[in-house]
Amino acid sequence: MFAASNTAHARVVVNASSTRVTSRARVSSVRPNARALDGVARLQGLGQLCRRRIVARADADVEIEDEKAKFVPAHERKTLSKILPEQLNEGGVLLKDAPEQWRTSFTGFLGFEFMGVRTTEMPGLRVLNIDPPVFTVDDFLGAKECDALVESARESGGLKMSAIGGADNENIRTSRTVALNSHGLESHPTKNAILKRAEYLLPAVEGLSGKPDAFTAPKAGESKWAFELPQVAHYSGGEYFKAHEDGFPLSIAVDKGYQRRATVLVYLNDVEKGGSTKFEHLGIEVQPKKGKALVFFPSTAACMPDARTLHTATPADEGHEKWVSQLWVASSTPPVPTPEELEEELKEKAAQAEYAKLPRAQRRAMEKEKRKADKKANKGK
Ligand SMILES: O=C(O)CCC(=O)C(=O)O
Repeated sequence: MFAASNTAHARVVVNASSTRVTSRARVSSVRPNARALDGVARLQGLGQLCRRRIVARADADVEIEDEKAKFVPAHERKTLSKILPEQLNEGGVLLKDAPEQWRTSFTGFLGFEFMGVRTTEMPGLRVLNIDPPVFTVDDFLGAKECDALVESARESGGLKMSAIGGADNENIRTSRTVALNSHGLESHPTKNAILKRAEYLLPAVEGLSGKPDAFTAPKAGESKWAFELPQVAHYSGGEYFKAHEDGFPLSIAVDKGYQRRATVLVYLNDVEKGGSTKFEHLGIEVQPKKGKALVFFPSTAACMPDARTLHTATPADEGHEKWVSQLWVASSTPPVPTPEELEEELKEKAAQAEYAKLPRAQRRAMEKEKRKADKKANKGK
């Protein structure tokens, strides 16, 4: 029923012509409950750790072809891990029915490289792509909740041409949007339902919507989560949102001090023809279904944008309309070092590189000297 192996990553092709290490090895070396990481350096450090573990297990049942195989962080990966076409045709892998090892692998992988997801408590969670992770949740909202939000948004008079990054769109987007902090939609019950369910799905933001700074942009290094204000967008027949990424380019994320970490897009109506959300690089198209949420991760745990999540809102056919609500979950970017700190770090790295080049005996002698000096210094305390 499932892909060739029971592991979430079994189908990653590291390099089409010379597959170096099965992703099974990589994923199995990840602790499922590893906390989300907040810096590229740490992530890469863990990559090294994973590599060592892979090598250490070379005599186990893990296929290793090249022990120099290196962990490539998600934002640098040019590879995908897909489910089988027939699984995709069936609407994705219903995670609750997947073998336990598959579920555990996928859940651990999410938490390690993207963010923790309460996968097992979500009966309608269907995996559409493994890496980068894309999944849907059936009945995320009830039909009545969807209808109520559509009606209120329609009647609010607040739907305006959607903007991109604050600038007027230049034909990249022709939909209309209303933010759910305006036009009487501030405390719409469906807005609250979306927030609560997103909080349940993504434990990192549990309880966030009740906090006074839930919608305040976090600052770099604050180690904080926030929601962007949820929106409702409306597409009339023929309207679209061309290919784009939700993650901010790194320089913008650094300027802002935060990055979009998860997109939770809820379809508020069924669209019979057109209007799919299409992931060009992944070969996935999601057809809007009332109440279904589409979830993906525009950036990694290290706040690095994942270009593989490029997507398009394809035009609904003439005579059809589409309503969606978008929620972005953001986190502060890792602390940005000052120029002095950066210089210090570079100096230290250069010194370490020089030290590593010294003959072993000399390094030992130096270490001995240092221990002596430390001991002497400690005595004086
Ligand atoms: O409407 C859709 O299907 C996608 C919307 C979207 O990509 C966005 O609002 O960023």
